[in-house]
Amino acid sequence: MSHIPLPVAQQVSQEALFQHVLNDPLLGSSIYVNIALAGLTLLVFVAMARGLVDPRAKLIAVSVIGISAVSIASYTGLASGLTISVLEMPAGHAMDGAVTELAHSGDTVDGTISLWGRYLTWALSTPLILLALGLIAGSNLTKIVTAILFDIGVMITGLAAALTTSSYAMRWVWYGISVTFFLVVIYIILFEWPRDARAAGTADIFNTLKVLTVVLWFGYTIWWGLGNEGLALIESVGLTSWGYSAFDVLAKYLFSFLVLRYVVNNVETVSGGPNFGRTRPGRNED
Ligand code: RET
Repeated sequence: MSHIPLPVAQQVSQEALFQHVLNDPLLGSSIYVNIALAGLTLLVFVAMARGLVDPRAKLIAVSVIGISAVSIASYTGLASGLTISVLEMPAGHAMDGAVTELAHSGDTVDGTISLWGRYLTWALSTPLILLALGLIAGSNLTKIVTAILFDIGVMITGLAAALTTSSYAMRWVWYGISVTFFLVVIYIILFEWPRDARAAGTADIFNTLKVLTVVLWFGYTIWWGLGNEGLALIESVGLTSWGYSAFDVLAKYLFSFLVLRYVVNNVETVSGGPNFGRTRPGRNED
């Protein structure tokens, strides 16, 4: 048997990635601005929801407040370098052979930067968006759980697409699986929940949230295809990251604000009554 020396992949330390983010104004700002916004919106949303008593209204409020909370953790993971890697793309990828210059030291390393922590934490934040949306639509548990399960599938297979370096084709196979799951979620949002919302008397607000969500979520999907991890029509990591950060402002914070404002002003419409969620007869039924 002959000995074949394996090519050794360079390891970029977490500290180097932390310093790189800190010293690259475009990439850094796309992360730090969102930590600040997530913190600010968290405080504003808690203040807006303070007076709520109804349990179902509170559940909707908790789900949107949770989006900002997850966001702080998500962007902190990126800022700290914990959920960022330098990946060497496989042959066929536009970034194959790319090198990255580290902003703080000027050193160059082989590969392009992946902010893969985003896809991981979307698996936590997007279910909260869907929970709020499904509850506003007055939908049932089956449809809400179906949407959420397939949505988690979208994000985890999206993470797989980003992290696969074995083969260019396999990256797009993962992307294809992710998009297929995504279409299930879109079907529920576009064809199931609008009917439920009409029956629940929330069609107006649901329609606004539906358009906002569907347009932006397709935006994320297309942006991945255009960014440095996809076709690399946009090669800049900072610009790719800013695209997601800008979508986030609308898909998370504007979305949450619209939901909370509606819930606070329409508690009667979204209420499930004081016994909502009980598994045993409550005192009000005696
Ligand atoms: C990926 C790539 C693989 C294919 C698809 C994607 C869709 C992502 C979406 C993200 C939405 C994110 C939101 C985040 C808020 O916190 C993973 C980009 C379909 C729809 C709303």
